Amino acid sequence: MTRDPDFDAVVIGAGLSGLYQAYRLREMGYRVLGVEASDDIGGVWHHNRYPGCRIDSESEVYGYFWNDELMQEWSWSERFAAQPEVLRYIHRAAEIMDIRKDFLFDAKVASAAFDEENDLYTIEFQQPYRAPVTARFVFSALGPLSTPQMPNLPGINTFAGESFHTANWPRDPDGFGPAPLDFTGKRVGVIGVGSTGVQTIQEMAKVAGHLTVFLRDPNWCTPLGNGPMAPERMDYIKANYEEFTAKCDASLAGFPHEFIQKDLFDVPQDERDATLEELYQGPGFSLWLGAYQDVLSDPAANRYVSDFVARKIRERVTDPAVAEALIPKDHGFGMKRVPLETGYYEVYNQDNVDLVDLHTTSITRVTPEGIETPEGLHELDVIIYATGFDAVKGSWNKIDIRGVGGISLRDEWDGGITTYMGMQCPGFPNFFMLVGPQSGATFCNIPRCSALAIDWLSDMMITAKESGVRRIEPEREAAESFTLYAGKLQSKLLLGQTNSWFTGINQNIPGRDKREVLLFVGGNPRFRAYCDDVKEHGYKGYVMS
Ligand code: NA7
Repeated sequence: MTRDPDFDAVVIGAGLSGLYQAYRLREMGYRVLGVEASDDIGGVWHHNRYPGCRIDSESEVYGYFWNDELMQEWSWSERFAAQPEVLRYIHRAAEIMDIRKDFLFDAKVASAAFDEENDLYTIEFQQPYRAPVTARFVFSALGPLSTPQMPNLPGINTFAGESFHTANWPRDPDGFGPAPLDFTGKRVGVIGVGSTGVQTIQEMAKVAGHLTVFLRDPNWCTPLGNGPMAPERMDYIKANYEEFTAKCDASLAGFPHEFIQKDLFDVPQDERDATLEELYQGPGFSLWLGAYQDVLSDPAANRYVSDFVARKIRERVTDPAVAEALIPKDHGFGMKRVPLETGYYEVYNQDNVDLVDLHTTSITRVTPEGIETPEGLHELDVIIYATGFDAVKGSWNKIDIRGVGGISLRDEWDGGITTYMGMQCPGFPNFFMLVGPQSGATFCNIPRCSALAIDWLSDMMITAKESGVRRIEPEREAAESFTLYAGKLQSKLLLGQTNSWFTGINQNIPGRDKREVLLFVGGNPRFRAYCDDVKEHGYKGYVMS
């Protein structure tokens, strides 16, 4: 006799994607349980509370765009909102969806195993006091950047001062922001200069008695262009959300920037230089995602823009040796995630800021007093690790996910990731991923693009419900074909030929030294077209029973 599951669906994760997916399922009449490892909603915005944390997306294009009530009610205070405001927004959205009641908190999933006889998953938790639950379908909204990664430094646990990873920042127990820590006058060391490190460094430089930045590979950073959101601008946005949505939907990565439909060298030099200048001064990812169409694919065009940004760095940093250390040598502009900054380069002109170039020296160990290099000890009161994440697949790898015949997702992925539209892997029926490897939402303005995947999956779940489907699984050939497609698109862009978290490289994790296809970089319109085609052809590539 077959067993009925406790729930029709379990959603893992209460970030922006998980909350919306749970809401959609519940509204469709599914008996849904949300489970969240942490004690509250918000995902990355709940955990990343480091000083300076804010979105690099224009505020008005980040968030949920399916709820008119929220869109008309919510007024952003800054053009690029800071973390507490984003988290407050998520709490308000959750209130509108009335979704919190459907979630179990402090429920960290340890394993999810498919029961072939009953077409359901048994989900077990790390907390011994939590009983397992069973569900027909599992939606994993684990977040591509939610498994913080520490560096492997000898003595790291011997440090006598305070140390933090930016993604595990102490929280204000009564508010949406960070705990009220005071860094005034302290000797602070920051390791990491990705978008997180850049934001942190800018803030720390304002208050620290002395700030030491331990720099391995610099990134190409461009100005954020933040400022208060004028009420008239917010009114305009509210009246024109459709226009913003159309623009983002037509763009590569869900942002309000469009590539110029010309090759860089087809434009006279004075015109192209003026355009690059304007884009550099423009908001958000203007230069990264709004320059000439060949900048991210043609090495010569890319070199031209890299040289342009290098000149900016040299202009902004007074010490030529420091400027050189801050100019990337291992990759061209836009081949890795471009951090956005506000006065970042000028920080290095301050008397209280020092740069330790890890290309000319190395960290030998962390001691109780600070960080040691062959040249001596950097005495510190605080160490901030802005060292990133076990990106994209890390959160899935932490869970023991078992599919047909007990196969392990982790083992499958060790041999290379194969997905169908980044949403499902062959051999793992009824297990869906939101914003996972190869999903169109991962190289994208995440809430906006994940909503696309969620709406698409929700439509499929309506079909499944209507026809009494108990089991949904992609055919291996369909998944292999999609993954091949994602790989081809990635290889066309220079970022696909560059080591970074985009391509699965992480020097802090053994074995992560080979590039893989973690993203779908073909862009939002292409991804949507692919998904629509699958749907219009009766969910081709799926076996449903
Ligand atoms: P990132 O972009 O992965 O950056 C991590 C940074 O930490 C990067 O500069 C690394 O240098 C540096 N790092 C890591 N380990 C070390 C060691 N051992 N020594 C020195 N430096 C180290 O993470 P973020 O949190 O900044 O951003 C992740 C994404 O979140 C971002 O792209 C946005 O989409 C939001 P490396 O480059 O490896 O030399």
